[in-house]
Formats: sequence, C-alpha cells, structure tokens
Amino acid sequence: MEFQADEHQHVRYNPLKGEWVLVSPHRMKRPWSGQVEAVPSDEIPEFDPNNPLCPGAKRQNGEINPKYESTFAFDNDFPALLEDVPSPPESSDPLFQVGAARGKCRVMCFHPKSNVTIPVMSVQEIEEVINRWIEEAESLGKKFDWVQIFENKGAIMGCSNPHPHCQIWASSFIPNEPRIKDIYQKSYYETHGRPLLMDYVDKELQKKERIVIQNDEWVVVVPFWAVWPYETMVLPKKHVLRFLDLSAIQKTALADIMKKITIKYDNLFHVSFPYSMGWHGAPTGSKLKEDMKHWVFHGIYFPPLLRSATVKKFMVGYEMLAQSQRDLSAEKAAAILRNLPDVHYSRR
Ligand code: H2U
Repeated sequence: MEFQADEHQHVRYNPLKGEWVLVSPHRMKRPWSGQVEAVPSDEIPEFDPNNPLCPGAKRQNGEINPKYESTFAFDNDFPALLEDVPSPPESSDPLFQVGAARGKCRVMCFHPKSNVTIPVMSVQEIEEVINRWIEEAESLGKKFDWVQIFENKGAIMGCSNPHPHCQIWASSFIPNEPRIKDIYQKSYYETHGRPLLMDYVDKELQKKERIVIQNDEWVVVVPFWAVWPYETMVLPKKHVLRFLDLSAIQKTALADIMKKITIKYDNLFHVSFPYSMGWHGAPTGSKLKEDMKHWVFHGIYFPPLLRSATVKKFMVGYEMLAQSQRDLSAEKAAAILRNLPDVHYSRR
C-alpha cells in the first residue's frame, strides 16, 4: 500500500518549537456522542449601557469610557501583571527557581458596536485596529521584552464579553511560546543563514498544498505542523521582524487578509467562529538593541471547532500525557477553507 498523508497515520515535526504532532486522518470516521457546545447567539445588541466595554459605559473601577467612534484601549481593571511589585528573593536551588515578573495589561476594543466582528468590519476599520495594535506594541515595547496581543473570541474560548475586543499583556519576561520559537529560529538561522519562517513561506508558496488565501503581501496557510483542526498562520511574503516594521501597503494588505480568513472561518459552520489568535514578532524592550534577524513577524489563529459549530476538538488524554494529535490532515483542512465562499454567510 502506498502512503497517503490524507489517509495514513504519521508524525510531523514543528521546526518552530521542536515538537511532533501525531496525524491520524482515519479517526475522522469515528462517531461522536460526547459533549456538544451551545451555538453562540447571533442576537447581540449593538449597544448595551451595562456592558463595560461599550462607548460611554461605566467600567467596574468606576471610570466612564469615552464615546469612542473607532478603537479604544485602556488599562485592564483586573490585570494579571502589574508594574510595581516587589521581586522575589533569588533562589539558587535548581528545583525551586523563581524570577521577577512585571508587566502591564491592556484591553482594546475594535469597534464601538458590540454586534460586529472582524469578518464583518470594513478593511478600513480593520486597518484602524492594526494601527492601534502598532501604537500599543510600540509604547509598551519600549519598556517590556514581550508584548502579547491576543484575541479570545467566543464563550467557548473563555471570552467573557461579546463586544469585539482583544487583550494586550506586556511582560518583563519572554513567555514560553515565543521563548521556544526564539531558540529554534535562532538555531535555524545559525545553520542555514536564512530566517526559518521565510524559507518556510517560500516553500509553501511553491508547494501550494496548504495555502488558504494570499494577497501581494501575506499568505495564510494551515501550517504543515498544525495541531488544532483549522489552525492557520498568517505569514509575510517579505521579511519583517515586528508589527512596528510594517509599511502602509503591508498594513492595508494585512487588514484585507484578516477579513478574508475570518470570513472563511465563519462560513465553515455558519457561525461566528470562535478562536484564540495573536501575533508573534521579535522581542522588544531590552532586546530592541539585539540582532533579531532570525525572527519573522506572524499571526496565528487557533480555532477549537472540529466537526461542526457544536463539536470541538478536546486537547486532553493523549495530548496532555503524550503529544498533540489531529484527525484531519493539514492539507485537507486548507482545501476545505480555501473552497469556502469569500462573502460572509450573513451577507449572502
Ligand atoms: P475577556 O472577555 O477576553 O476576558 O476580556 C475582557 C477583559 O476586560 C477582561 O480581561 C477586562 C477584564 O478584566 N475588564 C475591565 O478591565 N474592566 C471592566 O469593567 C470589565 C472587564
């Protein structure tokens, strides 16, 4: 029997993190009688005076939001990271290491209306979000080594508020995910003299097996090593290190591709598609002076849904104890997304 990636189980390597994923496509055939999620409601009011993220609404710390007309960012009233805290005493015990953690947490609203999401916003409105992300990344990045921008969308992802928003956590330390990516990108650069992700983009553009969409500046692929069923990566066609380095053309093109990929996501199961997404680029703060050319700025979408709007992929058992496993091959997931309409289902 000849090996077929869409049929036969195998393991794939993620060179960004040095991890393997088990791909078992035949498992898609198994029946599902497990947990079923609620379908998110489409009936979110445009404005709710009691929603603390709305323009003119009162937040839980008593502050009143301005009547913003575009984006709006503020310090999180319940931050996981504070700037001014005592450092723990140094520990020489290798089994009980501790370190200082300082930071700042921000919340950023994408739009004054609660009932819109990125896929139904205009490209210009998404560009305003990108410009605000860049402003936040720049000001926080002067002080902090890592600025993590992330959007948690949908109750299934633990999002507590339907108003379109993201969070920004800036920290004095480089968190695990980017720390590991830094190690692997650096080592690849030392061996091959090229950034790992630029070589990867070039090869994906040649192979054309996992491309979902592309424009002149960006390409969205289901990465070869994807773990979540419909995970995607947004990669630049030209080498950029950080958000701050994007040209005006790259920003507009990024807004365009963000709208397109999120429309595809919503069209998959005709639901406002839940995900966690965010951006990774070269570290900032004290690292701004260091040579970081091994880094490539990129976006990642991690959506949890697998079979339908109500059946998600669980990362439990084998994933917790052994390694990540997926049923659908990355190539099949890319083809499914690629073949979906480019117009949002609510507008058809
Ligand atoms: P999530 O739904 O993604 O958790 O984001 C909402 C964030 O908004 C959450 O981090 C913050 C919460 O702490 N928030 C405020 O800062 N002030 C408020 O009045 C309500 C919510």
